[in-house]
This record gives sequence, structure tokens and C-alpha cells, in this order.
Amino acid sequence: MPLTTSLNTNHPSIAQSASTRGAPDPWASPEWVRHQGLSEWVRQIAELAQPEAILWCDGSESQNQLLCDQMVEAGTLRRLNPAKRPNSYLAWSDPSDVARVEDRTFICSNQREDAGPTNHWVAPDAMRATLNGLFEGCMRGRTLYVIPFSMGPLGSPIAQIGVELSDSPYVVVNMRIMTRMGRAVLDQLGTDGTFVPCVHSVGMPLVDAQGTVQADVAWPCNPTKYIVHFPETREIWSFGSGYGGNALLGKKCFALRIASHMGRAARDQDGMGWLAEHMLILGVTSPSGDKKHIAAAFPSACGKTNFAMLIPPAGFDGWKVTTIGDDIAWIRPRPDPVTGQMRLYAINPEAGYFGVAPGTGYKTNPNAMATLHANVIFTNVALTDDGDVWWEGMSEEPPAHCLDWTGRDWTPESARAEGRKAAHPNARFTAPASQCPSVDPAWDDPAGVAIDAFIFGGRRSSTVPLVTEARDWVEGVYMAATMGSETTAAAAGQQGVVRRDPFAMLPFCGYHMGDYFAHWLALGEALQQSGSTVPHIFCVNWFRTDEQGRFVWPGFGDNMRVLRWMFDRLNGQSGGTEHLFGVTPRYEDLDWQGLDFGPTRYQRITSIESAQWQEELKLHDELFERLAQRMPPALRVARDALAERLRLAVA
Ligand code: SAT
Ligand code: MN
Repeated sequence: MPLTTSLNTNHPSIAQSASTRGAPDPWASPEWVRHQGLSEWVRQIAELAQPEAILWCDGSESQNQLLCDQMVEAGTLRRLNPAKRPNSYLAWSDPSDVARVEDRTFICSNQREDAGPTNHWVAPDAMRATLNGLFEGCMRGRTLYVIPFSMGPLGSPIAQIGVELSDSPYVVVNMRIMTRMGRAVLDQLGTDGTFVPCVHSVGMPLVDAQGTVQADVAWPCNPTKYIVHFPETREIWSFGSGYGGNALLGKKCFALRIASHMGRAARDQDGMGWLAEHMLILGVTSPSGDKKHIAAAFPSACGKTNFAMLIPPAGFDGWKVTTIGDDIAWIRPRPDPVTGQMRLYAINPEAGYFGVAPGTGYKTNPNAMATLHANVIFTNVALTDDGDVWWEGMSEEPPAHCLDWTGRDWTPESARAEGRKAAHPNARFTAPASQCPSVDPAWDDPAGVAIDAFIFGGRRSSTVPLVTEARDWVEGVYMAATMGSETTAAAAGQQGVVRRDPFAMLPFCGYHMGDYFAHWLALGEALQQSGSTVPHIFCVNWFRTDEQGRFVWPGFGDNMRVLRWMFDRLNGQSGGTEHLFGVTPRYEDLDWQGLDFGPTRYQRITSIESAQWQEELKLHDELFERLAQRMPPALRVARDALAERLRLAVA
């Protein structure tokens, strides 16, 4: 408890606000806060949650340092060896709080049908009553941090502002990396701008209703968790977790669940609306300087960060991949300033990477490793004896000894004997995007980049070929809508089971998935009606395995071969063969320079087995059945056409 007291009396923003108003009003906002509505809302939440103090986060280095120092003192963070990893910290979470909790995530639209069958729904009034109960006094003894943030470059026409109120200083320092955070955001907000209110508590007050004080722990959280969205009123409430997407509310909660609803609702105003997608954004530049921008959707922990930072392999001299974003894209139609044609412009609403550490290494993603050289917060990775971090896949040679993410001794021998990992499979790094060597010069451009193609990818050990191009927009939307993927450690629950994950948005769509498909179809149609060409749509699967369960495709840098094929297709310059559901390159259509990968192996990752596709079609039907109430007819037509082609193929 003294922790927060010392912070509040020492920090200039607090001292200033108290002194300007004479009588010390502990909940007064600093004079640089000019938005009356914001100040009132903060006071209202403070009255409910009863924090000991309020700290307005100004985004400054000095305030950040103060919070980090306090978290080091409290045991929440460890300072890493500054000679090895300057200005970097390690956090170990409570072992019960390590991933997103999808079954505790709610879309509380006014009407149940609007949330759709793929979201958990509770009536808004009932949920508000529950939240009021949970939040009453939940910050006692803690500081309430006011975190103003912008998703997207400050002032961009595509950006949006949010304010998160959280009792977690870990959230503050992560939000400072992941978003544009601090005083400049409130300057942008002015006296009456709109913002998305986000309320977050770890749910572990330090003083109970009787005034009994309890000691803090390194990672406070609560077994009861609620991640709640009210799409119509655009509010987010999160209780009980301090981890990742559960707690950094700008990310999945705002930039995907609320923003997807915003983008759909905007169509009623301007006839087109916009898209909030679970997509990385990359640039590909050819040796002649031709550049294309591609947005690619993959489920969590399927390699988006690696793909966004790809380094072309030997033999691709002069080709370059640049990174605009690694997780989320906000995409808006707008006329091209030169041709006047409508195009889709994308920004990365985030300012940092919250990437999966295990599997990120000098071999698989050197750009990420370079990004992580300093100013990073690591969560749930191992601590080496020289005060640095390690995780499975970071280097070939594991350290002889380290402390695993639970703080226990770990050696390669103990790992072999007990099968215990040094890092949690969903361990993460939080790092500034600006530190990435492959960062695109336009990554921060408020105007965004014009998208030439979309990629949709899942993790499938069979059935789905390496790459397929849809023959038109509707076929592409069908592919994306019916995408399946094996579950990963990014979400709590069973792993490795195939589930439908339409557009990689299953856990992130803030409204009815059928309406979401309809929005994509309508946007494509509106673009085409305006005389524009729509981006090409591709579907990929890097994850097919052989009889021994080994990946057939080398992946990583070699994905450039697939990117190059797409690039050439966009220019109408490469061939392919048509099959059941699109166009796939023949062996000779890919550039194999520098890789020993014969036609037989290629056959393994591109073959389309009718029997498997008959099973697959049943899974499409199950999804369509679930979404029946709002399933766009065009996708049923696409489904029937596929079924017919399949019937002919088998006959
Ligand atoms: O939602 S998180 O930000 O924790 C990570 C993810 O699932 O992509
Ligand atoms: Mn993600």
C-alpha cells in the first residue's frame, strides 16, 4: 500500500492538480485535462471502485520510469541485465492468468441475435448489475491509472481514441508501448471529443470493506474473470485478469471487437463502412521497385509476427519485405489521390508488438530478435543466470541453467526428464514497432497504405493446400468465412483441435458473424460498383504435416516463394491450375532458387483429396447451420457450387 502513496505524493501531475485547487481533492484531474466528460467519468468510476488514489498517465519517460521502479520493488517486474538487454523487464504472471479467456468474453449487445451464436451474450442490464457488484470497491488500496490512448497515428482520419482506467501499473507500461499513450492524446481529444471508455481491474483490492489491509502479490488477479463489451454504447469492462488481450484493452477488445462493430455501423452512414481485422500488414518490393501491400489474417499464435517480418531467402536478391503491422489492421475505402479509384487503405492501429516469444529466434525471425534488443517487457519467459531472457526456439543451444517462468530451476536435463518448458507457450514480448529493422517507412503514416491483396491462413495438418487464389471476391469471402484452424496456447482451453475460425476473427468479432460476412460482401460489391478493382484474395496453409507429423513446408523465409507468386499474380504474370475452389500454382510456377524441394514433396502440400474435402464441406455446413439466421445467400450459392464441383470430381 505505501507503494501507491509514495507515487501519488511524489508525482508532479498529482501534486500539481492538488495545488491548483487549494483544498486537496484527491480525485481532481490535472489542469491539462480539459475534457469535462472524461473527468466526470473518471470520478464516477473512482466512486465505484474506491481506489486510494488516481494517477493520470502522461506518457512521459519519467513517469514510466517511476512505475517500472515501483514494480521492480514490488516484485512484479525484474530489471534485466542492462548490459545485455537495456531498459528491459521481465514479468512472471500468476500461473492461472496466462492467456485470453474466450469463455469469459462477452458481447452484450441489446439484442442477443446481434451478438450471434459465436459470441457469449448476457443482457446488458444483467451484465451491468454483475459488473457493478464486482467493481464496487475492487480498487481499494490501489491506484487507479487513467490511460489515454490512440489506436492509430494521432490525428489520422482512421484512428480512434480510448481511455483505459486500470489498477494495474503493468497495464500502463505495456499500453505505453502498444499504443500512442499519454497527454498528447488528450490534447487531440480536446474538450468534447469522443473516446471509448475502458474499465479494467485485476480484481484484487488490498483493503476489504472492513478496512483490513492485505499484502499485495507480484501478479494480482482474480479467479473470477469477465471481459465484457457493450457494442452499441462502445464500452469495455474487464475484471480479474492482468494478461495480454484480457487487460490491454486497446488491443483485441477495442481494436477488434468494438472497432469491428464501429466499421459495420459506419456503413449505415456512408454506404461502405470500414473493416477492423485480425491481420498483419506488410509491403513487398520487387528488385525493380514495384511495391504491393498485403494484409494477412491468421489466428493467434500462427506466425503473423514472423510473416510480417519475413527476410527473403537466398536467391531472392533485391526483394524486400517491410512491416506495417503484425496483428491488427483497420481498413477504410478512399479514392486513390492519383487515379481517383476507390481503394482500401490500411493502418496498423497499434504502436508495438505483443508477440509470442517461443519459436521466435535468430533463425526464424532475426528482425524480431533485433527489435527485442532493448526497451522490452517480457512476460512468462525464462530468466538466465546472467540476467537475460530465454525461451524455447530463441537459440539452438539452451542455457545450461535458468529459472523457468514459474521461478523454478530449469536445465536442459530437467526439461528432458520432466517435459517442463522454460517459457510458457503463450509467453510474450512487448516491444516498440519503431525498433523493428524491417519497419516500413509508412508504418506510422496517418493516411495508411493501399491494400493489393488479402491472405487468409489457418493451421491445418491436412486438407488445405499451400496456397490458393480465389477466382473472385465472393469466392474469397467464402474461403475466409469457412477457414478452419487448430487451436493454440494463445487462448485458455484445449489445444490442437480444429475449429472453424472465420477470417481468424472467431474470438474477436463484436457482432453476428453472418452480418460480418455480409459486410465484407457488401464492401466488395460497393467497390466494384464504383468501378474499382478489389484486392485479390488468397488462402494459405503453411502447416501441412507428413506421416511423421513433421511440417512439409519449411515456412519462415521460404514463404517468400508464395508471396512472390502472389505478387506476380497481381501483375497478371504467373500461372496456376484451377481446381475445386480456386487457383493453385503448379510446381513450375514457384521460384525454387536456393531450396531443395522436389515435385513429390510439393504434391504433398498442394494435393486436394476429394474424400477430405467431402468431410471439410460438412464442417462448412455445420458453421452455416449455426449462422443460418443471418447467412448471406451469396455464400450459400458459393457453397453449392463447391459441392457440385466436388460431386463431379468424385463421380
Ligand atoms: O489477445 S492477446 O493480445 O493476448 C494475443 C492474441 O491472442 O493474439
Ligand atoms: Mn492476435
